[in-house]
Amino acid sequence: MFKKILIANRGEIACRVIRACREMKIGTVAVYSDADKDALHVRMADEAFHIGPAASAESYLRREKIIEVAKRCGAEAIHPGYGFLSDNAEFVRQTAEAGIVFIGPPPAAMEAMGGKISARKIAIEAGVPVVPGTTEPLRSYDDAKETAARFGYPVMLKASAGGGGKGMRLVESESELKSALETAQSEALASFGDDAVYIEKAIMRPRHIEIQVFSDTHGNHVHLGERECSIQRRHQKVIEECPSPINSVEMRAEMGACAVQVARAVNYVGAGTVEFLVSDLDRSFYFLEMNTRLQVEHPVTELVTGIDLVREQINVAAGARLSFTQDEVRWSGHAIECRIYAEDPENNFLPSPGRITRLKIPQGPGVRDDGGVYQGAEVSIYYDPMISKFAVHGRNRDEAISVMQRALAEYEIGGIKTTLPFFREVARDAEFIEGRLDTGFIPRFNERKKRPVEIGQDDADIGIIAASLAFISKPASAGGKNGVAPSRWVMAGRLAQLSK
Ligand code: MV4
Repeated sequence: MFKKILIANRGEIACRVIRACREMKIGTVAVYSDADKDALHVRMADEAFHIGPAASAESYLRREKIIEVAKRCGAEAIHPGYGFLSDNAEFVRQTAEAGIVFIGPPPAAMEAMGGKISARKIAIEAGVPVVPGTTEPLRSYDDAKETAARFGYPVMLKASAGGGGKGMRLVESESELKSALETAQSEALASFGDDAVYIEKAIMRPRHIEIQVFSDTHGNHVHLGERECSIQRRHQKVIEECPSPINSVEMRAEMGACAVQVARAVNYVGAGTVEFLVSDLDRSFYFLEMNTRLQVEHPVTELVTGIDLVREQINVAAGARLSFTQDEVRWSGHAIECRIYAEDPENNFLPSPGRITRLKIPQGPGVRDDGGVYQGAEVSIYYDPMISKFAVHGRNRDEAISVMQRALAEYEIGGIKTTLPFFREVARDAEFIEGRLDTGFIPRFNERKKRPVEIGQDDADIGIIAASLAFISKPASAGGKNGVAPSRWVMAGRLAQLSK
């Protein structure tokens, strides 16, 4: 086993990896930019090295510099986390040349799944259903017109090099096709330096359901079940769950087998995720793409399977066999994760950097918080504003939601705006509670919020509301026991009761 690992990342995921290393008695090396000299991951690691200015291109993305630090401090392996260098095949090759183990898949598997067209071809070859569409880039407008007519509108134009919705266009009729194709191609060229665009039939109101896969260097490939990630904002996941409210044991086995086929087809190693679009109508599923890294939402899978994915990644990278077989994987209960961002939900989710003046993380049964900040820490403008991942676990979805409601009311973050108030509302939203989580959830949720609250016509109702408001907003001396002010979580609890 490795004696020392360098973590080429920051924030909550760097802290998450450091925790796994500590449990495995492996030394940890952090790297940091000017903006992160007081960051939590730097405080947690055994050693820390400065690698450059705040801008990621000059720090967390500097491949040679990071490898040089690893060599200098004697780290035998590098964990890339997610984002930054985690999908960079060139970096993987460079680490190998330097005699350092990259904790992740081989570069060839990364490249095979890097392009959507290439990934679709591999999935088809492996006998896995893909969204009906082409497996070659569109050659011309005429080509696009013919192809779209063949599959039938509405269609999606997608950039082969794209991801996360970039270079993606919904086209509802032929009259929109020409300009949509031009925009998609130029957007793809500008964003990825590759203007290859292909067509897929549009699946209406799909769900995004993904399968966690794991492979070792001995040819073993297993799946750890699904995650439901349909609640997204601007193609960013916001809430993730395991299991999906719509999946059955049979569907998990079917999707899992398909995901394993894809992993096997590219000789995958380590943690990976195979994404599917699932039609809400007939629950048919289609391969979308494969993410060749540990993902942000991995904790919900860990909570339900009890398997530590980071520990497993490190074991597999060191050449060990998977510590479990497919038959040994058991799914227990239900987990839900909320991504807490330093963003203002009242102001179109505008980033809200600044100092965290107060931080109280919920505790008690069924709660897990993967944080990257501390009280007094500064949230900078340079990086992704996700500051913590808050996850709950219960015996079933209803219990998980009740833990979520209780714990979100306990959670306090002061000094900056966060998405906590948004999650408190979602946790009490009827559609969320029913599990109606197709891609239209957020737009419908926003519409529901815009409508004025209908208070009862009855005078009695208004009286109760008025009395309650007066009660909860009483000054400190009157509200609490023995003349002591009720704490903020008591107040939050009362507010929550009122909004039931
Ligand atoms: C689609 C689609 C409908 N039909 N592809 C792909 C990347 C992801 N971020 C959005 N993607 C979609 N691809 C076809 N053929 C609809 C979406 C989509 C979506 C998918 C899952 C969850 C949320 C979504 C929000 C908008 C669009």
